[in-house]
Amino acid sequence: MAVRERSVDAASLQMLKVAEEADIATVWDRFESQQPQCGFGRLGICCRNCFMGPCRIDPFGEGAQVGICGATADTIVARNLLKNTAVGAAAHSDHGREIVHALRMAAGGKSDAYKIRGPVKLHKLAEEYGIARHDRSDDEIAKDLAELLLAEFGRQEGVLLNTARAPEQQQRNWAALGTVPRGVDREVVTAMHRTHVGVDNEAEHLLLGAARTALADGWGGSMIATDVSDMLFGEPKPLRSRVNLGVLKEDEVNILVHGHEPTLSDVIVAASQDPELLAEAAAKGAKGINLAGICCTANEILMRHGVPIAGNFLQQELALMTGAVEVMLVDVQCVFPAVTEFQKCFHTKVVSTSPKARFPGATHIEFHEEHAMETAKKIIRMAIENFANRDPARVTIPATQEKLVAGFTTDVVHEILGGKYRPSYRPLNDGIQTGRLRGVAGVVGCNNPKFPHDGSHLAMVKELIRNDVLVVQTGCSAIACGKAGLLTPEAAEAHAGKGLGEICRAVGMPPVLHVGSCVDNSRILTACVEMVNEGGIGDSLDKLPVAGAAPEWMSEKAISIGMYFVASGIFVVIGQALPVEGSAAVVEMLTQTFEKHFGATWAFEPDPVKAAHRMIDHIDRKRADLGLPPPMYEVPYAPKTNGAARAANRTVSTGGQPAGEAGAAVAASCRGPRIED
Ligand code: NFS
Ligand code: SF4
Repeated sequence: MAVRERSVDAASLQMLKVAEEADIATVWDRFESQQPQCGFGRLGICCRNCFMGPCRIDPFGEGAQVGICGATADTIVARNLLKNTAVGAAAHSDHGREIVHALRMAAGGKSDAYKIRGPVKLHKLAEEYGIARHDRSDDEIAKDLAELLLAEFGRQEGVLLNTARAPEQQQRNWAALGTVPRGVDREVVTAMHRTHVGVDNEAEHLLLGAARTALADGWGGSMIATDVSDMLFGEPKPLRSRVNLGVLKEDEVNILVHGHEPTLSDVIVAASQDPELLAEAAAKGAKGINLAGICCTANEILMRHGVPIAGNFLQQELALMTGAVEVMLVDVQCVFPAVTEFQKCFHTKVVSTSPKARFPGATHIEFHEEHAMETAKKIIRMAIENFANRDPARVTIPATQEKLVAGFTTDVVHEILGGKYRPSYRPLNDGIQTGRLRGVAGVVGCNNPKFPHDGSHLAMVKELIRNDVLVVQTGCSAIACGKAGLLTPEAAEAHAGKGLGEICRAVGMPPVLHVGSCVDNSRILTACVEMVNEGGIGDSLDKLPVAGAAPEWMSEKAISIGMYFVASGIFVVIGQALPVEGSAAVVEMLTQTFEKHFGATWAFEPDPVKAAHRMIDHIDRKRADLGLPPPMYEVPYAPKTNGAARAANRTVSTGGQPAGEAGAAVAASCRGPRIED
């Protein structure tokens, strides 16, 4: 793949040129070196679940059609998918648990960094869960709440409390199918048990198991993570910030936080403003301490503190290649082990912090909630010390950055639409009922080198808003759209259809709303519940004119997210197919039979514009079912093919400053992370 085909983002293309000139391998080169990728794996028909195997099914029907134990392609495919779902659900939920731990510490006065910053949310949740509030301090209430929520992870009896938030129809569906989630940990453990050799072997039963496990993530682990993060780190409010590699600064100490858990990144934000540390940085000749984020931890501190974002998933190596990063601080999830290789070419130090995750070659400074601030300061000092080691000849910071507005939550949407004194989803529902707004779409998820970086996100989101579909976003998808300027009120003028444009202008909001990190996909669930409760556009989630998508997904977390949306009644289309195509039966269950079970299905569509059209068609069908009028301002679909869509969305050129000098300087001394053929 030519370098210019790898991304549609100007800053990334500029850094890819540096990589090319310095002969440094990136994720794209390693992706190419893996070609052709294993077809058995892609189809989901290899099994390593016991050690009579590994086994694989011949997809052409000539060789073996069962594994050594007798498992068919249907069993193997469904079982693998359940395993993937369990891992994704575990990742979100373990993250959620950490946050509740931090809440418990804050409430018990046992942390030097955490306190309750979202008292409104605290009281709201205490009321919901029936925790006594009269004559009690916030800390006392928070302590009870933390205990109650921790028990949701280990719950042995009954069902997850948050399932009561779902509309009745969804609760009935889950009960009828035996997919009501119980304790979060229990669902993950049970799922793993079921995939052991010789346990659960019926494809449909396995898939319903995946739905149940995913629901424990969406309505459990992730939802708890979001609620408690808002309580502990503060409830997001709309704010302005900036995004892309251009947020790195040539004259300041640059610290990148990469990973997922706000327990770490939030304290780093506070510590980076410490006057003593700022003075130390000044003494080393730096004009300040510049913090920026990568991946979802970036979304967490953007949403609450307006900290700029350096990039999304596929930019983690490119950010290091700027040569201007003193420390990259990582915790868990989506961190390439390859990042430590860049320490060979640049002065950057990679610091791992989680007791759960180590990286060969990284400096490990373990982070514990009790001493959060102390650890944060230690790491920042390390960055300050390292500033002197930066080699200006190897620095290439792309000038590219873009403005964005973030900080939308379920409650914020209440307020911006209904006004502070009468917060309500009425105006949103009215907009949909009249057809000024066609519907709402969640576009979320990762980057994946199988697609030009960011290209599918941009093509899909532009097509949706052009057709008057309001888009809500999380994760790396939100970062992609931020870089393309779609998260600004001005984007409504340039890209939104007439109806959506009118609404955005009236309330001054962007046509694309950034609602947070991937665990914050739970905000999309709760926003949909609010739409149902407000009335007029369907009395259950599966009736709403809404749809979801992850056009460049790559992680097991994305599988869990997609699965809990579908099981909650929301149609989900994803870019590459799930690894299930080795079983026609499993494909049929996910893309057809699930409609009967949950009122929604999965769909696979690699062309982002065609995928957007499937979402719009789905929304229109739901509108018709509800007896709503057709969209007020219908526009013809953009007649684009996949290739054309990619080309049309190449909104940027590789131009900009020449990468040559820095590339040569790096190349002269570095042959580090290179793949030898
Ligand atoms: Ni989500 Fe966030 Fe990005 Fe994908 Fe990874 S950072 S939790 S998994 S790659 S969107
Ligand atoms: Fe093979 Fe069955 Fe073992 Fe899988 S569980 S490796 S199909 S024998």
